[in-house]
Amino acid sequence: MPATSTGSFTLLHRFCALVVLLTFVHISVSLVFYVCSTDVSTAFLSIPKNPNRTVATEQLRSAEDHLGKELELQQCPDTSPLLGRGREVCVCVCPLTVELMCVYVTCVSVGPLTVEFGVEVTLQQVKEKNPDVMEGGWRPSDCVSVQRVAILIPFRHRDEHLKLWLHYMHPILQRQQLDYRVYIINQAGERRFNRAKLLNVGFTEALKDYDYNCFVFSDVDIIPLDDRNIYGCFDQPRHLSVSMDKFRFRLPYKQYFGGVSSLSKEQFLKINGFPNNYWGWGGEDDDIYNRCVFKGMTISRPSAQIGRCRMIKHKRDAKNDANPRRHSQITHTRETMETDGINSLTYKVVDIKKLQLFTNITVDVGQP
Ligand code: UD2
Ligand code: MN
Repeated sequence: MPATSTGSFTLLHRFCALVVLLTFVHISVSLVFYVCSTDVSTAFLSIPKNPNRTVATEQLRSAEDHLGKELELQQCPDTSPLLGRGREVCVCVCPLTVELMCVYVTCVSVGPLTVEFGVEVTLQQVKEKNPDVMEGGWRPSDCVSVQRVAILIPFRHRDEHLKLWLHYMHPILQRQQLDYRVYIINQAGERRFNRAKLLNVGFTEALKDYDYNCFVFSDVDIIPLDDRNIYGCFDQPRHLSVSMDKFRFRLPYKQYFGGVSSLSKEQFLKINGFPNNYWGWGGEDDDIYNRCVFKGMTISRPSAQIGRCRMIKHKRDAKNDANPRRHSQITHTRETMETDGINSLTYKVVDIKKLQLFTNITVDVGQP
């Protein structure tokens, strides 16, 4: 064989050996990643319940703890990837948390949201469409949400509105990747309605369930038209329903704080909660606005575009006539807010029902 062909054979041989070696390294690395990212490793390491534990089992346990920490969930992204406008979003799902192993893609269609109030929905249909909603809420399974939100709805005799609210809101709240639960604060009896006091009750009762750090206060008849309007909390008290069909998609006045708002636990306590003495319709939202401003806070709002929403058309309910004292009351917020609020709240819980789509708290708030 000529010298040159021996030389090229050796070169080819070396090249093949290198390819084999690299393939071997690649397979080994993949295998290590695979084992590290599945429960298989922890299954291998699981320790039988034996009272006479040896040093070896102690070592195994510490290895297992370490692996457990490695597998801990990451914080959810600041902006949920599931939100958007007029597009279909496809997300790569990596069941083994190794990027190389993203085996399937799931697509969801997001805003603009079509919100129609003529549709007939039943609670059963809402339950079937939201199988992951339990005990009135949901939390992401693949990340940890920073927003632990109690959504509080003042309520009495608005079952048709509630069905629509649940139908539209549960899917949106899940797409927003919130750790949330919905509370319906139902005023017992037929005396004059008191929206703000019901919300104070909601705040107090919800905190008995979970360490919420954020509270959203929503009318039962308002639905956002853009899923990027986050039902969470911000560095200032938030007004969410800023651009409503009822007001031709404008703010009716600059200080307007009605409809849907949110306050962190800290912000809520800073203003001593909401007033308890606004009986009947109106004024309580302006009082809450005043409280925020008097405590040196400003109001944060989404843009007019993102803050678009619709309110179900309705007549004024029985026992919710306009509060004749409201104009005079809102001129005294600065004085009254120190003694009228969460620090003076009294009520009697009549009944609590933890249902799949919401928790219902029926409460006796008294009368004027
Ligand atoms: C406006 C405000 C609302 C509040 C109210 C004055 C908007 C969009 N909303 O609502 O936030 O400031 O004025 O109090 O500007 N409710 C019942 N049953 C009743 C009565 C009231 O469930 O019998 C609840 C329900 O959640 C309702 C909310 O209270 O959405 C506000 O009452 P409303 O819808 O009758 O008043 P509205 O639309 O003028
Ligand atoms: Mn309304």
